[in-house]
Amino acid sequence: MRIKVINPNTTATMTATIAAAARAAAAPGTEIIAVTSPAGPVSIEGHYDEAVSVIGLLQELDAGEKQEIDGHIIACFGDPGLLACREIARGPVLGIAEAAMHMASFISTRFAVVTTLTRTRIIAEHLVRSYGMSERCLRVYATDVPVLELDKPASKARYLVVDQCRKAIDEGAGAIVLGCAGMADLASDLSGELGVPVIDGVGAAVKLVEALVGLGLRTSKQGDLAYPIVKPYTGSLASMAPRAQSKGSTRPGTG
Ligand code: 2AL
Repeated sequence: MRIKVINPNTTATMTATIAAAARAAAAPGTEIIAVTSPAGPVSIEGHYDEAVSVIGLLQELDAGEKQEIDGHIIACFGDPGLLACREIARGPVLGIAEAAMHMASFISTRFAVVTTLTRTRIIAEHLVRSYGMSERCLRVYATDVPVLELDKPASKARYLVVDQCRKAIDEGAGAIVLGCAGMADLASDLSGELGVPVIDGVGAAVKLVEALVGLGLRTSKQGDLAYPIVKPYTGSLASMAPRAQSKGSTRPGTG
């Protein structure tokens, strides 16, 4: 099985962290293809960053459809462009936030999300609601750590993440969801240190994509996840226009 993990920010060192976490979770026989977005923000920390990041993400997704990829993972905790990606994908596409929240809900009655900035916390709260997780998520905690600080071994990021995890556990969280792909390398260490399950969305998404592909389950092409309506796009985004599907083709496409 081939799983493509797309880091929708353009920081390659963060992709290396994500790739290591994905490979550590993958079953023997699963190949992880980890890529960095070709263009866009160096880190995704708000709605505007997210919106712009989706262009590079969709280009990588479309390329993946030509590379015989079985499933895709969006390795950013905002799950940017998730439904747009599903529209052009044949196999499953999972965001790391939804994967981590669902995984946490199987092993705890109330989990907490520990994320980066306060503004990102608000975005994660939107996701909790849109994934129907309000009953299961105790709270989203912000560390006020900028995403790229997670990439610097000498920064205080780990200390600040642990601090918020402990606060969440004191307030009743039974499990912790790490709210940034840049935290992927912390999960197994922190599980031991904190004494509760700590879930990294990258590993969670790898295992869930493996399960879906193993069961032969693909993205539904009925209703709003059908391939995009073919029409011209104009200006600098003309090449992103949805392509006509050849008869009998299962492959979607843009450009
Ligand atoms: C993220 C993430 O996972 N990658 C990124 O650039 N921004 N999310 C976050 N909550 O800070």
